[in-house]
Amino acid sequence: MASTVFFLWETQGVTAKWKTSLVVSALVTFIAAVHYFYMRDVWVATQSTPTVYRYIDWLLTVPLLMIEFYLILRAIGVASAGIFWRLLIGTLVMLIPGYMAEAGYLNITVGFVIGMAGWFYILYEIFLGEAGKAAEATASEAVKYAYKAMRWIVTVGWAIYPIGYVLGYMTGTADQETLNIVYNLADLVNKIAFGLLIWYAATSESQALTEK
Ligand SMILES: *C/C=C(C)/C=C/C=C(C)/C=C/C1=C(C)CCCC1(C)C
Repeated sequence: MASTVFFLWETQGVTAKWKTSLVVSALVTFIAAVHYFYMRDVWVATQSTPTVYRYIDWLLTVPLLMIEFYLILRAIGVASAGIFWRLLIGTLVMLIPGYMAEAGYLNITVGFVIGMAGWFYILYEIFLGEAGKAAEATASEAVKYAYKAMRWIVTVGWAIYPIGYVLGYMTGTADQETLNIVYNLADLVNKIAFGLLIWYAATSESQALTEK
């Protein structure tokens, strides 16, 4: 909630084309906060894992996080619609089988394998695909820096979820409580730190403009 207020407040200080990026960051943290309120209530009342709420949150926030890659590339004029669609498809392929497996509608291993394929597809696009190439070609140092840091979050920060899934469902080494704490901490980094990187690019780019 606090980061939502921060991102919205900061829209005042950036140029028009960067406002969308900051508003999307605020939406991500806002949607997460609302779902965390639900999840806390479920946990307090039943001591059981609120998997459904977690996935509803992810299905809304992960596509928005992917849109951020598209938006920062668009703000500097190097994005195509294909980038947007490929990242969106990767997200759905990653999350839907994951949910189906965690909720008991799909075999755990099958859900994992398809989900991993979706994640790798996203990584391919942002490192080696059109998005990665577009970011490499940009003249803006701030956008390059933010883009690179954002894709490391998608690599390292996101790896926490499949690791948690393996420990929780495949090897049985993590109990539900541990799994919840791990997912919570991962969300903190992957949503708020990610948003702060966008804020960094947006404010740096806007400042560069006013100085000119
Ligand atoms: C804000 C929430 C975020 C960034 C959630 C990200 C979730 C993932 C990266 C989930 C990944 C999974 C796989 C790669 C394999 C299948 C199981 C999942 C869904 C946990």
